Amino acid sequence: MPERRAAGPRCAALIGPYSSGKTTLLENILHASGATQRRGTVKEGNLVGDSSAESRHRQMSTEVNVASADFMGEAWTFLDCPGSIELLQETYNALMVADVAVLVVEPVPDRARAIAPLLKFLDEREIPHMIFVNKLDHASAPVRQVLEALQTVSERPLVLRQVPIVAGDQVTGYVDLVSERAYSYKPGQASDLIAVPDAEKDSEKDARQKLLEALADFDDGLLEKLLEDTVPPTGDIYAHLTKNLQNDRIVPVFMGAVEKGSGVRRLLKALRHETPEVRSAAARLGVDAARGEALAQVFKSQHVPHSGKLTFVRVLRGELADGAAMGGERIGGIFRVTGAQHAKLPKAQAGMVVALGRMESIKTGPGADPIGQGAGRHGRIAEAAEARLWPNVVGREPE
Ligand SMILES: Nc1nc2c(ncn2[C@@H]2O[C@H](COP(=O)(O)OP(=O)(O)OP(=O)(O)O)[C@@H](O)[C@H]2O)c(=O)[nH]1
Ligand SMILES: [Mg+2]
Repeated sequence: MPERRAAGPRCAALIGPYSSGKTTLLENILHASGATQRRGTVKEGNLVGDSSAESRHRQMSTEVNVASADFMGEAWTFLDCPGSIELLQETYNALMVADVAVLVVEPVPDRARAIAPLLKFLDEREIPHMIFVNKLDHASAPVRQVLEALQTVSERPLVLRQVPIVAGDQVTGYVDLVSERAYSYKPGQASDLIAVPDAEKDSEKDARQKLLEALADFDDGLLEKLLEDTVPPTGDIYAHLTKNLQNDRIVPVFMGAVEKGSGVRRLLKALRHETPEVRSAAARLGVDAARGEALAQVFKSQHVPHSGKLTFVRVLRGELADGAAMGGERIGGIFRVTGAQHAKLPKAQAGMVVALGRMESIKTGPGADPIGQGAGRHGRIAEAAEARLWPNVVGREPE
């Protein structure tokens, strides 16, 4: 494949219904990228996300967890969103600033209805998204059935990118449908490359053909090739997949068991190659990323004991500098956030997600009353319920 230049800072939102494994996925992403040395679990209450006393106590996410990490030399921020229906507005706010969403689901076809509102939101706003079918270590239905159920609530075609390798009632690995390479899962480590098992060969060929046909619906050249029975080169297939994800025409489907670290690296690599840069998200927010003064979009605010208020933003264009005037306030600290850790930065470039200190008058939404933020769970939920879709855009004032 041709060499690609390094991408600017990107942002992925992890979304999905309650308890599908999003915060566990975040934990395993941070581990796979080398940002952390150990992998915590929900049971042990030692995840990077869900570090608040309330989250630990309830064993669920009660707010968006923000975590930045580098993967293969590129900067990422992951926004791990709560699955609870009461907190849906927080998810929507995070989605508006993300370059891509990973919709994490359990392999249970009956739950597709619960996912419909999220897919509708993504489809209507043309936010590029992938589906990750999690918990394959406890699969209760074949992935194909899960996909069929999800397709009934998705406007976009769902395109399987992997087929599971099954031994008895266990999923032991997968075949990648583009590279046609098979891998055997190794808990917590990169999977082993193996030969495609004979038993999987027919389903692999069949699923690969479906993938190519889905792509050919958007490209006449590819359609002609398929009609002539010519197999396109792997590099071309990746290019079509990238273009179609970035234009939100197809929804690629990946799978694994994130608690065991299975499928995490494959997902990260797809994100790395296929996620658009910040200018697409900026365009969705009505912002031209190429022209104008520094601009950031607020998606969350939080009161932290001792540090005061933190305003979480995605920088859409330009560069924020500590101490500079923004939205009528002076930035009192710029922080790169990973769970409960805050690292002070002098500046933040376009594409980065950072927390800004002491932006007292900046609200998370035009309808939100900042009074009561941080005043326990009810204050925060009330804020989320009131927040509208278009939170403040913080613009630099003329100095
Ligand atoms: N068997 C199995 N369990 C998993 C897997 N991933 C997560 N879990 C379990 O699923 C439960 C929920 O995990 P979380 O990571 O908190 O899920 P979540 O989607 O972040 O939940 P909310 O944020 O509260 O919606 C926990 O008990 C996890 O241990 C997996 O791959 N396999
Ligand atoms: Mg969670």
